Amino acid sequence: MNQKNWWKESVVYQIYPRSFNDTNGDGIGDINGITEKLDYLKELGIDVIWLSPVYQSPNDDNGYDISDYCSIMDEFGSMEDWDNLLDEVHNRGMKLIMDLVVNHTSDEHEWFVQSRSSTDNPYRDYYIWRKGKDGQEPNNWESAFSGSAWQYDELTGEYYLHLFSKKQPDLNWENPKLRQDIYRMMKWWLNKGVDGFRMDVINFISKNPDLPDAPNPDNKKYVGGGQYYMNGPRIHEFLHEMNREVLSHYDVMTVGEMPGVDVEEAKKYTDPSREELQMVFQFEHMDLDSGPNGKWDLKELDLRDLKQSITKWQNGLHGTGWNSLYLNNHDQPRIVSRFGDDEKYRVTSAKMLATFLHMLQGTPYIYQGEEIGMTNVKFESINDYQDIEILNMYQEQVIDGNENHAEIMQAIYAKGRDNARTPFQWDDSENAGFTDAEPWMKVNQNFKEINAKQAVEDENSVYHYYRKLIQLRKNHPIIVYGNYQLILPNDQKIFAYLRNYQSEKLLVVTNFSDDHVNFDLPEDIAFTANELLISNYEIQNETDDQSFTLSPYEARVYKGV
Ligand code: TEU
Ligand code: CA
Repeated sequence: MNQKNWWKESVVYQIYPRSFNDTNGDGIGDINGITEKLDYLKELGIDVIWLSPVYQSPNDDNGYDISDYCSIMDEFGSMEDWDNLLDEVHNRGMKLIMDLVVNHTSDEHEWFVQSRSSTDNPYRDYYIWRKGKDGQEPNNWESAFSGSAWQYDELTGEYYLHLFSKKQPDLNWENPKLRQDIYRMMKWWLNKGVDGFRMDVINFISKNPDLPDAPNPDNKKYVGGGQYYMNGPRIHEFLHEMNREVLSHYDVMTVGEMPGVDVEEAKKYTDPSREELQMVFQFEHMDLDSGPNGKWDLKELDLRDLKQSITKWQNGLHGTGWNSLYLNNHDQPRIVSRFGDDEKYRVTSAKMLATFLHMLQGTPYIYQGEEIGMTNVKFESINDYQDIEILNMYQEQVIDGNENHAEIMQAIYAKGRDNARTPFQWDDSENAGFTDAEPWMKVNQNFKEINAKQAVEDENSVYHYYRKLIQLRKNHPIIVYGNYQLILPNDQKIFAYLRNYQSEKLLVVTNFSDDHVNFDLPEDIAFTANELLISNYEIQNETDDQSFTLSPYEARVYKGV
């Protein structure tokens, strides 16, 4: 692996620790549970582990509300457990990146306890406080977790901003003292040996200083104010400062989670000459099955939209920045249920989706359970759900509002974040081998058929297919460094593209439907296959590599010239 570009040539595995593996019988995943499974990840071919937050937290948003950046959440274990995990990751030649959540803290963080105590406390300006307007909140922004983005605080008679939950007050990045405290904390973790950071909503940290009302044509109680806090006026200045003061002194991998970022902005964030970040997580392809009213407003995916979006990002960042590649994470429903078919064609469609993603240009991210084809879940009762985003939306829409329970449950089944947070399914024993106790969240009851033990033992499993895809990336530089060319842009079932690198070509053909479809290589595309690298069906001695029939959810990758 090319040392300088190790992060371009790596495959990353995201662990949501609460749901990964419980070793002390409290029903909650823990750090020692991760250490216990490192050989499973090494076997899969993983290079880098992205660990979702394990810091001290009251778990209002499952660790994304941090009360102490430099200590480990009691439920997850001790700092010694974490030190041991890092050693064991490094002993296996893997790397570990941590989740940096610095747009906000928990309201139980000492900084906020001080800040809210009085208007002249030295930490007052670490957060965003404003007086109300006409007895209302300072502006009409909506929180991502329903309701106002402002919380009134009796003691000092002012409001504080929280783009997420009431217990996640936004930090004031205009304050240089705050920024220096953040950089000090980052260096503390980097000096412990951490190999980089995934940065939570990092493009939210620079707000429009006027914090203006957002346009509200439908006269709603609160409206999204993203245009005033996404990619804000000083964001590049702050990230460049962070790079200069911290990141540039270490050999690290950085990926910024950026809801609302577009390709033009992403070029700036990931252009190495600007010394900001290496990659971003963008959301365009994750918003294609949402209607105008947001994620809960369900819409059928049109494959042409996905092709257009992926093509824009592949070509937009090629040669300037670098793409991150993902279809799953702890905030998204499981892709085999979302864009595939998790009943009749679960294994086949999971392999097809993985082929589509892993043959693209960029660094692929695998979310825990994706590699064994774990699916979405359907809990009967809303009381089985844990996610604050789901529960606040249900409260607002059904309990306080007039929306229909069954309809809202359908939206939760399709898009709820808890789809990705059911305990990892290790084997077919009780609680899928995740815990010996009552799990913090119910296990998906399909664990008897869908679990890692079965997958490792079955050479035709999704797991072994992922291992082959990851191995291909290591053996064929064209996959990492080649350029990308979409073909058949208007086909509504086939997503096919070419990769070119030096004198080599890859032809990737995937069928996103459960129909048999004919693939005909367009005349203007010069390609002669000389090797079938991977496919999710047994290909009978195919004679014609220019036109063939694809079975439901079939994927093929040919190497040629
Ligand atoms: O997510 C940011 C974010 O925008 C998500 O809330 C996403 O838009 C939404 O969940 C889609 O349903 C990050 C973390 O990944 C998420 O887990 C946290 O809840 C959030 O920030 C606040 O820290
Ligand atoms: Ca535990």
